Amino acid sequence: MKSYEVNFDGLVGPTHNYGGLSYGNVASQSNSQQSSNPKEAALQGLAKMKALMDMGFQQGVLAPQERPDVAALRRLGFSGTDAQVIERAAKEAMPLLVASCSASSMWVANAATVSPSADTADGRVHFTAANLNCKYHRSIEHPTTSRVLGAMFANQQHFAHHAALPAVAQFGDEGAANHTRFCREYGEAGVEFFVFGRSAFDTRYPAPQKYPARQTLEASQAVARLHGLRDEGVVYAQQNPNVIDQGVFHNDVIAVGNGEVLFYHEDAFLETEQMLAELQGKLAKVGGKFQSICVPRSSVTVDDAVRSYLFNSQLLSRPDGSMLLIVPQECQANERVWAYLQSLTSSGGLIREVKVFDLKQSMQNGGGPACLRLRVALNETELAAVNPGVIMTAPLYGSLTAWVEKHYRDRLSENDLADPQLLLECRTALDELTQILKLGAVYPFQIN
Ligand code: SUG
Repeated sequence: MKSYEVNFDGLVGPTHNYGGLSYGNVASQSNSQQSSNPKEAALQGLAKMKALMDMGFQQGVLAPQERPDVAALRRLGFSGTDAQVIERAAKEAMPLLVASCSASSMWVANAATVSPSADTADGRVHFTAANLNCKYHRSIEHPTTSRVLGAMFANQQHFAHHAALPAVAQFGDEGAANHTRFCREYGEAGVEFFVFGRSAFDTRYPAPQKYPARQTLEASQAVARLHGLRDEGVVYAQQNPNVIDQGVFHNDVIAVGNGEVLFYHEDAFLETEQMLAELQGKLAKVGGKFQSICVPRSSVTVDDAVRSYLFNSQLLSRPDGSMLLIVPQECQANERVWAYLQSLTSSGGLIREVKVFDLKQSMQNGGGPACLRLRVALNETELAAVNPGVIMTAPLYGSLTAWVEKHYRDRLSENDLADPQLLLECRTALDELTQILKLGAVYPFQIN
């Protein structure tokens, strides 16, 4: 049976703004308070989806969330009508209003961890929504994420959904941003690679000194258990705490894998040799031939990687067996990174082509091409069981573009977030979106 990697990209929501909310994420910190352009952000994301679809890749779309999150503000003690809740939050606690307006659900690599059916004990595709416990504005995403994923992958015979892990720092889970899967073919058993930043309970593991390590070993282990993964099909590795302190807040900022290939920076991990040997050995047991491409710090520094998002790229398999790298335009702007990419694609190796995308609106909040997509490996039967409303087609691209043009503002600054009209605009837009994507009622305002 045929199998595919389907990329479900997060559609940027109408409140996309620069709130400076993510300590440890250099771009989010340095662009704080700039005014944003939600319309441009959403169109840039849609253009990437369309381009991948046109290249012949399977592409899907994941809906944004209801923001401002009035229910979250009510839980923090703001009361009255929805407009009064927003007005009071703006007056008394602006940072809380900003957090409740974040469109951060666009970075769907953090929505969930996904294990394909070939790896799991019950032969279903398993999803665990990420609790995103490290940042308040992201910790409020998972209930709606679970409802949206449930509406997209609704068939219980093929898809199993797990609620987010307990919402405490010990089980901090950032989803697929710290998870990669190696395999020979997408439909065959593979090796799932979980990268953590620290251990919550075992003091032998070092931790970063400056910035938070968002993912714990214990969270990764819990996800592997929930998904019914075999020990032989799992490898855990620790991220180098020094790179977290340089702004590598997720592993997908310093490494990317696909098929049998891991593309990574020399400084990405601790105990790298041991980790590579384990990956090689475990992949060999399921018939795969592991390959690693290490980018030396003498060619690209960690700072270059953080600024350019070289590793936050999408590594895609083409029908002839070669691979294509989808990178943000910031890679072209960095001389060393661009020179490295030129030498990589002309070296006769597996990665033959680089395609550049303008994702500046998302990049300015620390979200590159890989952050914007959730990978789901599916066989033909499973793909047929996905809600067809969320699979990208030329007509759907047309409808979504028109929907963005109709509903989105082209400028948003902090003051605009206090405008109760923005909430109405967002709800009207999202109500229409659930019809376009055939999701049913998934948002709090549609349910309560
Ligand atoms: O969690 N930025 C996101 C970026 C997530 C990128 N995802 C991956 N690497 N997979 C974060 O730090 C910034 C929001 C703001 O500051 O307005 C933000 O949430």
